[in-house]
Amino acid sequence: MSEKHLQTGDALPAYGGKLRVFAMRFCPYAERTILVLNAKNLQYDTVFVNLDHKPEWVFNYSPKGTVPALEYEEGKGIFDSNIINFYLDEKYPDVALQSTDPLRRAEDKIVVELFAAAQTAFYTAAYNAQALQPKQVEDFHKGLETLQATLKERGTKFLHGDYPGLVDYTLFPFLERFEALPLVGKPEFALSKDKYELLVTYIETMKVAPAVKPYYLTPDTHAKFIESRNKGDANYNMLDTSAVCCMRPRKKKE
Ligand SMILES: N[C@@H](CCC(=O)N[C@@H](CS)C(=O)NCC(=O)O)C(=O)O
Repeated sequence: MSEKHLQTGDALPAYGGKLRVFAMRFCPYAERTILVLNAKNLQYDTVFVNLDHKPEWVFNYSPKGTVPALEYEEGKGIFDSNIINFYLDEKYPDVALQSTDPLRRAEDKIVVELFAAAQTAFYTAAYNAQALQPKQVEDFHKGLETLQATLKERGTKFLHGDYPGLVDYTLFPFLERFEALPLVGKPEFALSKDKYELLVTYIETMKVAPAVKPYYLTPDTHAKFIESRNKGDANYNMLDTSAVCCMRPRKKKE
């Protein structure tokens, strides 16, 4: 998979006959969809998009120009991570990622809803630090405490059960990025092992889940991206190895 982000003026790669995701490598919403596709063992192509200089064609799949979008048939798309992921779970039920119990499904949605304030606090802390209020640090920790309490109450390895489900793949991309906050000068967002023992164990277990591991990025990498974006020049292509050229080492003069 090329990690190069296409931009205004770049051509849309030819359709390969598979599902195709439009994503940005550091976007947590796009990661949600990638994890669900991986969990379902679906074949798909990925097109990474530069969100500061969007290619014209991205709007054909995502009218608001946001990622993720999913091309489910040639030239036809749906957008928004939740919409896409519920669609995928219904369309490809072989690996079911939601409970069969309607009440548990509702409870999973509540878990996601109660986590939203922590997500908002993360975005402010990472990208708009001058607007950060103590209330948001409180909200962040309240969100994590609630999540940890839910894990304890359910008593299962993952929120979904013995294996991760939609609820886990929806929250994890944010938990992955939360660990970068202390590295960008926000120590008040650290997840102390004492306070969050169960939650930290859960995060570590999610990192190595088969659907997550190949796409997971370290806190250090996320911190580098956050810093580049805050400098006004988001380094979308920092993981793009295709840009490394293959110069032959010069022969030493004898
Ligand atoms: N609610 C949307 C949010 C997606 C979103 O905001 N994605 C960001 C990147 S992380 C984006 O596309 N930003 C570009 C823009 O808003 O123009 C979802 O769940 O897919």
